Amino acid sequence: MFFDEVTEPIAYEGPESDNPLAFRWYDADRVVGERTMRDHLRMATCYWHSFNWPGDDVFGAGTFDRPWLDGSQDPMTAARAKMAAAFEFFDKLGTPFYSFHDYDMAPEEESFAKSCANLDALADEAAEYMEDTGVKLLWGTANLFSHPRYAAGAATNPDPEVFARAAAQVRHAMDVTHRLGGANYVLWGGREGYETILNTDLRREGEQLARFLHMVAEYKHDIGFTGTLLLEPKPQEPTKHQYDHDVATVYGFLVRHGLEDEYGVNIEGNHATLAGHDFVHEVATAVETGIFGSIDANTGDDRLGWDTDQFPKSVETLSLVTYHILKGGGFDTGGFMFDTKLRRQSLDRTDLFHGHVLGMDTLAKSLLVAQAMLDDSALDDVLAERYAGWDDELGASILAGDHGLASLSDHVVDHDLDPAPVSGRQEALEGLVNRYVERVA
Ligand code: XUL
Ligand code: CO
Repeated sequence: MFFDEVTEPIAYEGPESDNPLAFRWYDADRVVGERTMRDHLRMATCYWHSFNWPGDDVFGAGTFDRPWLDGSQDPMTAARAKMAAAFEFFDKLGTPFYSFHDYDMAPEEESFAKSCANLDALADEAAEYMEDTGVKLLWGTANLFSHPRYAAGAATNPDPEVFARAAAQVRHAMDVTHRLGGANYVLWGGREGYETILNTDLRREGEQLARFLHMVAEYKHDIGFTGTLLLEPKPQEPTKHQYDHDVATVYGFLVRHGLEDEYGVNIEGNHATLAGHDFVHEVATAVETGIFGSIDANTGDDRLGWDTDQFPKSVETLSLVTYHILKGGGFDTGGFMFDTKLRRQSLDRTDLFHGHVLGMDTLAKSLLVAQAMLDDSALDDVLAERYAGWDDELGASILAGDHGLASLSDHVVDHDLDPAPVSGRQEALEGLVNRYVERVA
């Protein structure tokens, strides 16, 4: 046992509870609309920040109490201890899913074949833990950004041998994800971008990335993997210009290369704000373009311009995000995955519970707010009224293609058109959303 301070699974105690290790809003079996909270939110814990990261940063060493990371152990023994800790945590916390990168779970060796053997052995053990605990895999992925070979990119590397190495690694990570019944497979192109245009051929790198993504989609069908392939946008960090900048950029790339039916997006809150967008903008754009897939639930800091990956804590922000997800029909294979890090001073193992309880309660309360807004169709009514003209004769005939500039010009002159501006009522709508947040129960 690694989490001795938490002797029982975290339980729902209701909003009045002052127990920091209880849920005040996440009541897994509560039915909201047509699904239980568990099935709506499909929450997942990540392996990397929670179990691999020792709490180091660019200025200092690890601060966390994580005995399974003790470097004096044999790497496979350490990996097994880490897995035991991870599944003990998932089970006590009650997130129904988890996610991992290949080399979070298994130590990477110099030889690729040995790295694969390590991962195969550990994945077999993960399958047993999954069977015993009922925890499922939301998504798997390959780490194509940590090893120095990927410094200049994986698929977008100037060296085709690096492309080949990345392809081999993704193939194996997909095999393992498939074997473990993963609901999705994610590609985050952390090094698929560039530092300086002086050494970069944008056209070639774009073509390489497209070829890579076609190969991944073909392989998915070859092995009969039925999960969803997801790209995770991020504008920068670690590269200066990352190609998958935001949802709209990814959508344009997919359409340009005939890949839009094969891929969706995994939208991360902190990546959205790094791209200069509201989180909800990215979700709404993905729903609108039909590529919404999954969420990396986290938040940045208002004043820091990097990926701080903090636990989500704003019900206001997440209510709008969840509202747009519900409006789009809710999650299909995706879910809310906590791609979240504790602050470096949150040293104790129990802090991992505090972070996740904060995030899970924030999402649960947001779900209730979102469902209430949806049930009352308060925001939808505003939209219907605002755009009503487009359903009337003039709007409908413009959209039907019945007009050109000349005929519209005649229409303006004939009717002496002088349309009056109408209030957008932003503050009234912000107050409306606040009332839903205040009244949720
Ligand atoms: C990095 C990031 C990754 C991806 C998976 O910013 O979000 O953890 O989610 O590679
Ligand atoms: Co992420």
